[in-house]
Amino acid sequence: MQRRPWMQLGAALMLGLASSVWAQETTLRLVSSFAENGIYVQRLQPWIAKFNAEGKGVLQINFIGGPKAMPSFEVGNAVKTGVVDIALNTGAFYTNVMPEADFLKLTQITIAEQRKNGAFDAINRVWNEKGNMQYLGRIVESQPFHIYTNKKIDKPDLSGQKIRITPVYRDFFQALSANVITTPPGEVYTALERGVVDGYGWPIGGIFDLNWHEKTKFRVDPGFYDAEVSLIMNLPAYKRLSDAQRAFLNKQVLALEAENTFWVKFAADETARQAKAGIQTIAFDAATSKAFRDKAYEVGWAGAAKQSPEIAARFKTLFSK
Ligand code: 173
Repeated sequence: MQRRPWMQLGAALMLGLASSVWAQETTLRLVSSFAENGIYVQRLQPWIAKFNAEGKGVLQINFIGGPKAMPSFEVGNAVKTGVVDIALNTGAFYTNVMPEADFLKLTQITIAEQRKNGAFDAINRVWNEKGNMQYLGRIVESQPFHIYTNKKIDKPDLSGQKIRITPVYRDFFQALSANVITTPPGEVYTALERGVVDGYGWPIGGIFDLNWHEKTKFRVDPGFYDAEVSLIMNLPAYKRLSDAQRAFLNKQVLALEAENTFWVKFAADETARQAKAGIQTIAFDAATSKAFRDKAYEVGWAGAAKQSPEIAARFKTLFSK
């Protein structure tokens, strides 16, 4: 059949239509490793709402749910394999994908500084290569971890105590002679209730979210490390986005990071709320406190170096003050 000019025009129109349909709105599936009623997801919800309002015709997020939708320790692999596009997650929960994920607890500078000094790009090189993931941004900072326990101590010694952990705390708590047991957050309450554990590790904020205050007598000060909670994305899904979609996504993540100042006040508020709930503070003298914190970092970096010497060395320079 002879091709006539109008047919060419028709084909061109159809192609144009097809490509504009193609470049149209994409919906990303997001899951959370942390509970839906917890502070991290509570803060994410309005962000998702704003994202979807501003992203009409460009990019949308479909929040699938928390640990009831997908177990906390399986989320990292789901991002790696593209079962979901984005996750709210912490590195300790996906050491099964790459052990280096847990190193992010050791940062001593803000995410804004990490973006400036090359740490963010260094993280992404590892996350791209080993995790098939894009590290989008960190949405929790200024939340040191603490030991919470029902057995009083008067020095940094957890001998005779069974403590619930994740990889975050393993090396440090074992160095303090604790017996450790790994569980996702969703199992902490029952473990305390049944006396399976005497205590647990958790950041300064959030223990009320799952009612752990009901089963907690003491918090040990000072805190150590910095709780890392971030948005991670399946790398092929990230690469499939158009330039405009990627720019929109990154703009939204930066806007969320800009609100991280929230966490300083939250830490103070939660400290006061714990005291009000009857949780007593166990504090060491200044020298012991310093030695305690120093030991946490020493043990943390030693564990990282053992796991992955080159990456640990690179990160240590970039993460330290
Ligand atoms: O204790 C934990 O479950 C844990 O590792 C963690 C990490 C970041 C934020 C909160 C908890």
